[in-house]
Amino acid sequence: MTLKYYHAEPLANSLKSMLPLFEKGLAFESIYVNLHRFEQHQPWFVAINPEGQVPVLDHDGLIVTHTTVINEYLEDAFPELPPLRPNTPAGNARMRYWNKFVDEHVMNFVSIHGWHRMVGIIARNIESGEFEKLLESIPLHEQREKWRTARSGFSEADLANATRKIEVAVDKVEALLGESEWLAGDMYTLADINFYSHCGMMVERMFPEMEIATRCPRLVDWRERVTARPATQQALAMPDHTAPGLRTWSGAR
Ligand SMILES: N[C@@H](CCC(=O)N[C@@H](CS)C(=O)NCC(=O)O)C(=O)O
Repeated sequence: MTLKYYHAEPLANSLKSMLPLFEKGLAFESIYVNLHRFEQHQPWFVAINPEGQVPVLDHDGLIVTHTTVINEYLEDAFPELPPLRPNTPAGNARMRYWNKFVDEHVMNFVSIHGWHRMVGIIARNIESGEFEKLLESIPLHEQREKWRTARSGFSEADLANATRKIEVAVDKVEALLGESEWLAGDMYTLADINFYSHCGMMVERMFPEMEIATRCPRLVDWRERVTARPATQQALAMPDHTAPGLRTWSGAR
């Protein structure tokens, strides 16, 4: 049995499917895809994932993409390993509710701020002819538009709306953590992994003005519990190839 994991730095989507691999103690071959050199758009990688995005899981030649799908796939493929899913109808429904919430109402909005601060700098450093050529190699229409917007700059209205969505999300999670220890109940699940990877681990650093420590003390306690897990420590110790100047918005390192 071989598992290959194509990923970038341990942050956001790349972190999200790496955490279950470490939680389950699965041996995997790590294949680093350098997003700063646009390797995700190069023919060798697009041959693996036609959408030109990381991460990708290759399980004995079966290619699985999209982090929420990858993470549930690992639960289904390795049922004998420590579960990250409640595996009761009610528990799974609750976990999936929070996964859907993070995928639809959190991920893209944190991403807008990340792209504004980081990818924008990269995109503006590319000379315009070369930039147009780069856009042509991006398979997904939405990603092409995102790169274009990152270069010209996201509008104040889009940034403000993204901030509002993130505020709603952190307040919602804070309220939930008053009722249960973890997002889907009394066990650590893929829902915790999802919110941590996309928001929980970096929200304080990215948005100091939200004063998360006083606004969301339960979220901070939860974040520390997730960070302290041995699997999280293993994932966060994976190499960071990002140039030091671009590291300001990224995770808890
Ligand atoms: N829905 C996808 C999103 C994947 C995604 O947005 N990946 C980002 C990295 S966090 C990426 O590959 N960005 C580079 C690009 O799109 O050019 C998933 O859950 O895996």
